[in-house]
Amino acid sequence: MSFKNHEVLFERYDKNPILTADDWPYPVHTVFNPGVTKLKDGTTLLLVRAEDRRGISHFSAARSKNGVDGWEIDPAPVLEPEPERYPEELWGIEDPRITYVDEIGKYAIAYTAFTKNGPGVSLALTEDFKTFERLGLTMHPDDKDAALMPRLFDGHYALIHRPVSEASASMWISYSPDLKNWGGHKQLLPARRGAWWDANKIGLSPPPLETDAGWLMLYHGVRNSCGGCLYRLGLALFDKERPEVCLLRGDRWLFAPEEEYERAGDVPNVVFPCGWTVDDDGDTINMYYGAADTCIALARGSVKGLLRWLDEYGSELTGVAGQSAEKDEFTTGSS
Ligand code: BMA
Repeated sequence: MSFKNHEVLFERYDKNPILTADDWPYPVHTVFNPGVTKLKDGTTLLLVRAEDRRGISHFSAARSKNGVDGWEIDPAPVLEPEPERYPEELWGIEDPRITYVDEIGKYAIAYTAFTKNGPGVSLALTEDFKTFERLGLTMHPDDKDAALMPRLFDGHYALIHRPVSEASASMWISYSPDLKNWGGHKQLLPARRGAWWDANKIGLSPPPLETDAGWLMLYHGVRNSCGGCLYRLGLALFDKERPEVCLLRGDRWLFAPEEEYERAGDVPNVVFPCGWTVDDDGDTINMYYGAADTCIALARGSVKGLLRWLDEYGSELTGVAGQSAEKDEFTTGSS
């Protein structure tokens, strides 16, 4: 299917998908939704969610020098659920987002721990993606789609996450002095309502990217219809020093399932990025995403291109965190 009349912000790699379960050195059912980081030597590391035939997910590491091909996959899982020691991991670990935090010289991984009460947010630290220090459950269920911000704000770590309430599934931000005690909870970006593409349920995709204009955030909107769920991606921009202040929010989605590998699979019509990297030119973005909960694909965009798009299609009406839902309903994009 093609959508010819729309600007392409992320160009798909022509040999997508870049990784499937067939590439794995041990039996897995599907591989998708990888967290991503560029290591100090320039290697791209994907921390892949691999689901086995029980339905339980673990993490596997795949490394590539150019971030495109020649992937070397560890012969065994790098992080497996350990429900005996961490009961919150009873039904697996999912959707990792990786943030390198300079202050501690470590990578922080925020991931979904599938507890018997639903999904919760866990944190783990690592220096080498071989050994991991688990910090345990950070946000209790029902909460997911979390990532740590790469910087501290007034000496506090900031975590973006998506708690679910009866009212909505919107994005929140919380702060901590030590990565263990969390507070200062504020709504960051509300799900819109009604017919909007991002009504009712949204969530963070990769960790936000720092740009001169502010924190660039890619998020997903979930449309629930008679045909099932449809996952699409949109953009917002947040203040550099006050990350809870939304400067611009795009009115339309900019990436959606179109190709066969995104439209068909275990869960059709899903594009789900958990990480992106920026090339040495400071502009080219490599977005890695799970397609249809089955395989991993790559698409390329540009920081400048996304910021320009936000200038064109973004609105300031979303204002600061905690704004009323009523105001949001006026965000028609036509003003
Ligand atoms: C979300 C997450 C993702 C998954 C998506 C589509 O709720 O669980 O892991 O890719 O649903 O099934």
